[in-house]
Amino acid sequence: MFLWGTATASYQIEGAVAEDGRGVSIWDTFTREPGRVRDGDTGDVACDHYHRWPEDLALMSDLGVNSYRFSIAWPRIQPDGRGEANPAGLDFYDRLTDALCEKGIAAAATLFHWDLPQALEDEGGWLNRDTSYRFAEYAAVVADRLADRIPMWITLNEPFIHMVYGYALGSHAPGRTLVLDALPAAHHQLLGHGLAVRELRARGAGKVLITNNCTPVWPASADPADLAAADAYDTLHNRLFNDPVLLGKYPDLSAYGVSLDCVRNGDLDLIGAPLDGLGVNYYNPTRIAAPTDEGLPFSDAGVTGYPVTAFGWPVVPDGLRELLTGLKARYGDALPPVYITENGCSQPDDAGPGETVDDQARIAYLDGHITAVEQAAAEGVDVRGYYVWSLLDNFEWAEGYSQRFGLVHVDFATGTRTPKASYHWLGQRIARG
Ligand code: PNW
Repeated sequence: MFLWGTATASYQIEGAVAEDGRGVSIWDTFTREPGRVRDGDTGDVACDHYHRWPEDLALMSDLGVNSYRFSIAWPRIQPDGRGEANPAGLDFYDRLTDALCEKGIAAAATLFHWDLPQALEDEGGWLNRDTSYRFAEYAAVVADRLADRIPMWITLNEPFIHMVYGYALGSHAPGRTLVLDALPAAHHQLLGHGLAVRELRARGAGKVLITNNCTPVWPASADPADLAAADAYDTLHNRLFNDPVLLGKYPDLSAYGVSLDCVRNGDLDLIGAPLDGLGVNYYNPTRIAAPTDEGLPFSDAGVTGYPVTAFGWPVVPDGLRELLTGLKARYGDALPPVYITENGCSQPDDAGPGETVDDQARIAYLDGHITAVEQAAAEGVDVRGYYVWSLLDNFEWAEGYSQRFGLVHVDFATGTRTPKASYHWLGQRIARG
């Protein structure tokens, strides 16, 4: 059965950051630092999903999805990132899981969508190898409680974005600016993934995946310097995370003057353990040119000539077909079934109070990308699911509440949810199959 779903993440929707024993996450800390997030927004209340989740499940049920991708907040489960579980934290996801089961919506739970317990960041976060072991311990605690009812597990969400924005460039929590010295944060996340897979398997968890955000890389020209730069970008964005997981080895990084000397014997055996699927998040392609300054082996040339979303991201549905057929060409039989675990776009609100948001640009975006998935499937890629980012307008990280990705409008002053035109459109699209 093809999985049709919506996706969310804990810090982006839950709010209730100080309730029921939840510990502090790096996003609580980051959002309190002046100048980090647009308009000083925080996830303190967000969509108040922690209290309003029954309403959100009803929205999904009415929409007709058969799966829901959400993430579990590590600081709710282990407030300090280690040791004894916080029962109230586990209870919340237990209730959510039971309610999904009752509605016939298959849970797809992401264990880490960037809200690391602050106590672990204080010890170096993902730069510290110990965090990988802490992550596995946390995965075991969650699986002990929920593995019997959650059919799909996603260890990490987009380790590339977490490394780059969190540790290399500093626009996301924890706000570090290490540039290429951030690479250990990639390896330690992947090691955490591998160790967590072992714990999930030991507890009979159903399907186990990792979600990488992948982008087709377009060289800005046929100039050899641009071609080499595009190859470097493809290596550092896509292959750095897909190769170790699917092939059990890292791509050669020596040409870029960096090394992964934190890798130890046996790590890649864990990281390369077989998976039941690859989660792919796709938003847009990337166009790359030769470097313009020292430090990075490429520069972003910008994709031009396409419509853009409110975020300014180019809308290129065929990029998703290209990405999927490219993954198949590169990994062949080593590519497990693919699940599109996120795809969607931001669009500003133009509706007055009580009006439906008529988000025709989002409908066109989703329609184009679903068609691209069908085309990739017709070209031989085993794609088994498609999750729209996102069910609700939510806390869009450094952009705060200014970028709205929801199928459902949220009035952040009152918490009121109102389905947009795209919600009704998607319901019909799913019913059509
Ligand atoms: C994803 N980029 O992040 C995340 O998984 C979501 O939490 C997020 O809300 C969504 O996409 C929309 O941004 C990304 O700049 C952040 O290429 C940035 C990029 C891609 C994905």
